[in-house]
Amino acid sequence: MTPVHLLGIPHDEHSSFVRGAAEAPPVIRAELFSSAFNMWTEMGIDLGAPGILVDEGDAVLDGSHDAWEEIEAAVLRVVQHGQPTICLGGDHAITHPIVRAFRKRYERLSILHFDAHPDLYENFEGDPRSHASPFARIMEERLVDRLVQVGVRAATGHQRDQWARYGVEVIEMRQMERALSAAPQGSLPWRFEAPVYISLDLDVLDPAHAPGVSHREPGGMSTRQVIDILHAIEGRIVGADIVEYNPRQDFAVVTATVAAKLLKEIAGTMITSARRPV
Ligand SMILES: [Mn+2]
Repeated sequence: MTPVHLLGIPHDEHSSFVRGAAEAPPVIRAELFSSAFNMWTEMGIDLGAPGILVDEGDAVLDGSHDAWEEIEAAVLRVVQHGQPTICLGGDHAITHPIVRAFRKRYERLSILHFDAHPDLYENFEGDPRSHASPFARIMEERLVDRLVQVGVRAATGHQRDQWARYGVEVIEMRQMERALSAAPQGSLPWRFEAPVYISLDLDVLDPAHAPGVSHREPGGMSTRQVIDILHAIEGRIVGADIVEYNPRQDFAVVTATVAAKLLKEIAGTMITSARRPV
């Protein structure tokens, strides 16, 4: 089986509202490796088998270089060998340097992006590196050939303009049930030709499922809905991030447990999809 690598990116300096996401990686790891749970995924993969889940620790962000260069270099070191990698944020700003690194390894890339927000602000409060802007940077640098956003329910007029400007495919939360039931077999938007990168902002979940995020947006997805979409992805999944978990906003690490569960299911689908040709 292909191993899956795990890399923490403890960075939240471009969060606009509350800090704390940088403290997430060890809290999620504690739930992931807790003896309260086994390491099997729902699809029957044992992530606890020797050598299957490779923990690379956290990226060293010591300020000796520009943080974006440090993140890109740390990710590239792990992904250059072509094995799937999951990055643990941190806030959503880190997705930009992470995807830059993946793009150096993979000629083509598509992103499936779960989020309550489009994160497409040209800049936010004067910060082009804001955690509300990573996908504007990714699209203007043409790092991916497709961006599919799922679960959005807090789009502004500006961000709707950005959808049109960059040709983003969007399944808004309010349309989701209808979009899924009306889609003819085989035409679901989670069929990808190019290698797939999953960007999972935990605030795509309803706050009832995941209160421990920096920006709670009611009316969101259930944990089950996210897992079902992960299992339905057709394509080879080469990378992922799980971002915006904020331990300071959480209650009894309930959201860290959700993050660890979704991490396992992403890792499982990566291993299954690695058997398919690109
Ligand atoms: Mn968000």
